[in-house]
Amino acid sequence: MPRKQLAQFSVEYLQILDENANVDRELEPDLPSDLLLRVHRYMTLTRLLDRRMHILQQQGRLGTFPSCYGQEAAALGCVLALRADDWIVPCYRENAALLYRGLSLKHILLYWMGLEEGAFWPRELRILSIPILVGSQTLHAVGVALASQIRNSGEVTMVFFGDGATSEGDFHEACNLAGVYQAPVIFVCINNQYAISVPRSLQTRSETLAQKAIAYGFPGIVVDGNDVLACYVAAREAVYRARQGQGPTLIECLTYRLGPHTTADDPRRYRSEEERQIWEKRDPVKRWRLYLERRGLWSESQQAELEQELLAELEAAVGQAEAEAAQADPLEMFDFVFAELPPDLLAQRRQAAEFADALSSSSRR
Ligand SMILES: Cc1ncc(C[n+]2csc(CCOP(=O)(O)OP(=O)(O)O)c2C)c(N)n1
Repeated sequence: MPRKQLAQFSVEYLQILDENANVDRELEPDLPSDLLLRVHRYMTLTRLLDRRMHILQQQGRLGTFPSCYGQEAAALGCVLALRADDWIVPCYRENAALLYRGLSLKHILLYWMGLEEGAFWPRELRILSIPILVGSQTLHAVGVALASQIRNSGEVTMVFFGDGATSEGDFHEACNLAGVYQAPVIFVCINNQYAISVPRSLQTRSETLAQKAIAYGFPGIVVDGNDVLACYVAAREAVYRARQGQGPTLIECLTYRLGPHTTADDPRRYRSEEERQIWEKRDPVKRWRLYLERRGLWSESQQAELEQELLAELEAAVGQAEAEAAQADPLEMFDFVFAELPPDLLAQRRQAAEFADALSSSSRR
């Protein structure tokens, strides 16, 4: 009886722009300067948006929200490889990628203000709405990709999720289905190393998350998730394969969440300041700026001008979002799930109505 090896695998790691902004000339993709500058614009805007949202949340003008701080490069680098007719299925920390695709600041703000309007994004953007159930979006993405395959439309779907999502059944079902049917989908795992307080080491015994793909019959790769160029190159290869009918790819973007999980979290309770500082030095936004400066595409005065322009854009968006929020009826939150409200929700609706009445009469006084 033979005893032989039936499967063997290896997982590649890709970095093109290192933490000191040194670039590997052999691997550096040839991207036009205006695109490089747009990447900088959207990463900078995302960082400023995070700061502004944090202040709004502290002032009670915005709900709890998850920060993108430290993770601005990964999703943006990956979506650079997409066409406008491809589908984006985001998680909740992909603001840079969504803004790049054309989503407005106002829509992002309305979403985190908890308004229905914030979840209705322009259909032509081809972005699915933000999921709250961890990992569920991977299944939606495979559905979208299979629809494109059946229609023979040539579109691909890119889905984003965290390291924590890889422990969910949904993720494994999605990978299995996508592998079997060779769905044109790119799974992008944004491995920020924590699922709230659970570290990556407690998610899985596997050495990489990318290797999960091997079991489902498609390739996986690990990239430096703070390196826009590596994310782009890996995504470009994955998109090419998907469009050629060669099926899915899993890209693991290795990054770090520099901020709290959400505004309701205190990360000092489960990770050290030393660890955080190591990752501060790998900041994707600073790294990109240095890359542009070294290429002679950017200067300090341009940076100051850009920040001024973006802050004005942000202020205008906050004004618009708050004006729309003021018109909204908070009781609508009870309207769109049940045709007939069950008794406990009916009681909550009554309470909410009384609270709203009390608020408006006290503001009239
Ligand atoms: C099915 C499900 N379980 C638990 C939660 C609560 N929850 C919200 S975010 C989160 C952590 C997700 O971690 P990860 O997938 O790594 O993404 P990250 O937040 O780090 O970006 C959890 C457990 C949820 N929303 N859905």
